[in-house]
Amino acid sequence: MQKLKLFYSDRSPYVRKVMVTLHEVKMSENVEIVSVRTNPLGVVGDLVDVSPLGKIPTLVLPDGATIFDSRVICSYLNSIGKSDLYLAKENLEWNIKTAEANFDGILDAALLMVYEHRYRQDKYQNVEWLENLWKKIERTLDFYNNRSSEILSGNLNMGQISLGCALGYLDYRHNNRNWRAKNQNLRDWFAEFSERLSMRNTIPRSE
Ligand SMILES: N[C@@H](CCC(=O)N[C@@H](CS)C(=O)NCC(=O)O)C(=O)O
Repeated sequence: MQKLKLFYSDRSPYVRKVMVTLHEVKMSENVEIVSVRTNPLGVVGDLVDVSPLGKIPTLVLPDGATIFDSRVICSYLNSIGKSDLYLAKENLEWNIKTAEANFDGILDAALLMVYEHRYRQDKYQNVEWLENLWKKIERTLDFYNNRSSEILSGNLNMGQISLGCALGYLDYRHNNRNWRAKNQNLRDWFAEFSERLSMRNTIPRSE
């Protein structure tokens, strides 16, 4: 089988979702990794040639077709890997997709906070906006922490993968906010989920 090509960085939590999914659907061997350093102020030539937004993850199929973004790629891998990561057989597909969108929303807010710190001088930073981004994250964590969720307790699914990558990213980039303090159920869930080989193999290494 010809390999898929994945535009990749170990620092990207969206890429991590794809790497974890590849591992879980047993397709890691089918992918050629192309390491890139994207940033919102510049473009990576080879990447924008195939994916106009210039973001990662981007997956290129052997026939040259491009698949973007992480949610679409994971759904594609689930389909060709003949997996059931959306628990369609258990009629949980729309709950799982909504959970994945919520956890990706945590990532979107967390990444914007990183960009605000990284690309704007201190004196221009909008503290109110930063705090509101963090409140979105807190509300979403609180929502899932305080409801008994069939998504978190059931079979491996895309909601779990997305949550694992979101919590991993909070540890990586926003450790000072201590998300565990008010979310003990998620803390315990994450401690167990982090033991999966797919998670252990994808911990961000670079700064
Ligand atoms: N919705 C996208 C978000 C992807 C994304 O924002 N990736 C970041 C890296 S973590 C990126 O490539 N940023 C470069 C840019 O914004 O130009 C997904 O789920 O894959």
